[in-house]
Amino acid sequence: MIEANGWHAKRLAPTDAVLPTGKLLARRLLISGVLIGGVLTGTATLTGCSQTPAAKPVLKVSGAYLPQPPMADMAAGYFTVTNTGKAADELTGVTSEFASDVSMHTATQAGQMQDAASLHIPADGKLVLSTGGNHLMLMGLRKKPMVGEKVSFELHFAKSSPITVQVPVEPATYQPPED
Ligand SMILES: [Cu+2]
Repeated sequence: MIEANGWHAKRLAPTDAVLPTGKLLARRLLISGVLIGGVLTGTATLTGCSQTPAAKPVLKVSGAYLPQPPMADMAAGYFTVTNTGKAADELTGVTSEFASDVSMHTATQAGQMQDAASLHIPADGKLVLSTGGNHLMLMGLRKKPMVGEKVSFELHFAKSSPITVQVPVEPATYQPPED
């Protein structure tokens, strides 16, 4: 804050030289006012920072699984992202070595799938991907995933660093435990 105002004052100085004296004085007073105001604001901001750190999302991924698909062309993926932070985040995409194309889908009331560019993760809340709701759709599979194998997903977020999860392949009839 203080440094930034110092820089402003320096930048304004050449302009002052070409102003008539009256205006120059007014400008000088204005600059002093800005400096004093800036210093006070800066102090307040610093104090505020040390007391309440900036809110940010704190994410954890759990319950990931991939039901063994009937064919090798397509699979679905499910997981829960829990946010214990005080700021929301967005799941902006998922990648996997195992599939050339991973898209995020939501399900409408009518049961139709829609592509989602991102999925919202509320502050102090959860994003749930589950059968009949939000899900991942994996296309261009390297091979048909079999029960007992694991595939890796990399989750990308608007604010948080990417999270890699090892996702077990479960039987097609698998029901995840409630969490
Ligand atoms: Cu889908």
